[in-house]
Amino acid sequence: MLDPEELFNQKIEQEIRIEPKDWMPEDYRRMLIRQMSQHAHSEIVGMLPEGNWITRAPSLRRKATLIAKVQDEAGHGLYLYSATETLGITREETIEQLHAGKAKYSSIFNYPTLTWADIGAIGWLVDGAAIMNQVPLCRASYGPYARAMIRICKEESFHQRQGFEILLTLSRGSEAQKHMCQDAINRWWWPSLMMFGPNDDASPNSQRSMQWNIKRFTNDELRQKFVDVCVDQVKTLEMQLPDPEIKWNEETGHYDFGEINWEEFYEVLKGNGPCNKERLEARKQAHDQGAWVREAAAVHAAKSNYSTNTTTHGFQTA
Ligand code: FAQ
Repeated sequence: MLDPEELFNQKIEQEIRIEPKDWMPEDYRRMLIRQMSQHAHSEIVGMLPEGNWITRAPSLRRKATLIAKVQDEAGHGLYLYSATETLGITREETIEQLHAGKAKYSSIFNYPTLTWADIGAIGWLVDGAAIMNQVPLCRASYGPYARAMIRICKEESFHQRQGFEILLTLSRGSEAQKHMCQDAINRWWWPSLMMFGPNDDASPNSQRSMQWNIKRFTNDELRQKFVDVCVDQVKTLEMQLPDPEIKWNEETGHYDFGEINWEEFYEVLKGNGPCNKERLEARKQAHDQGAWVREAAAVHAAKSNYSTNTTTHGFQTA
């Protein structure tokens, strides 16, 4: 009989999913908890920059779509917190790590949304980068994560299109609207490239993660695919990407692009981005203000369980 570690390795090799009750190495469990909880936090914190524009959306249709998008992000966070709980950590613990400033969430959500065009740029670029990164995660070796990603990717793909459509409308509008569109692309381009994480030679987790079939592509591979796609899409908008070094490279079959400002990236990770403090405060405040809802839900659940149990046993007393 195989020992549990051999069985685990065999499953990874044969692309058989690892499920919550299966034996797994502690480092694998920790790697997943780290990535999945960060991912969950990103979805929830990611509601804030866009939520900022719900009251100011330029039409009823735009408002309804934006509300639906922000709600989708909340749903993604909930699937991911639930999937993380299957690894033996409670949702309360992961959320506590976020509120204590110990857990990371995507750097991108520490930038402000200054104009309506930013909502388009987030959809096009941020959701676009998220999809590029997340579609391969539908094949991640851990079952609950991979399955959660399938629905998330479908929704993100709709978000990406609605963002692009916002920018397309602005790009065909007045001079002021065209300017707004270009300005938003200029501000969101580089932070979107940073979403893929540090260059491969500075990415401490990639190698292990790829050996375990959690990540399927490296940070640089995904970033390159994203650049290639965006260079084409920006032509439809008749806008520019803010990088004079973007150039087709016949040899590699990809677009070369300029150097990312990694100093800025690490500053944002340290908590020094334009909106880090504001985002964390908003999350903590929302959590505190929601305490009564959690309490009420817990009491309701306890009552429902009690009444189900007592009915089953035939002596309902409540
Ligand atoms: N921001 O060794 P690596 C979304 C950290 S969801 C902050 O390369 P890894 C939906 C990294 O955690 C967006 N931290 O790490 C939406 C690690 O720190 P640690 C989120 C970052 O894990 C759209 C350290 O740097 N998506 O947008 C970032 O192998 C619109 C070294 O890095 C996911 O989370 C960053 N950008 O690769 C919502 C997808 N990059 O933990 C609302 C799942 C790296 O060792 C509106 N995650 N770090 O202290 C992943 O695919 C991976 O975790 C990466 C990073 C690729 C993000």
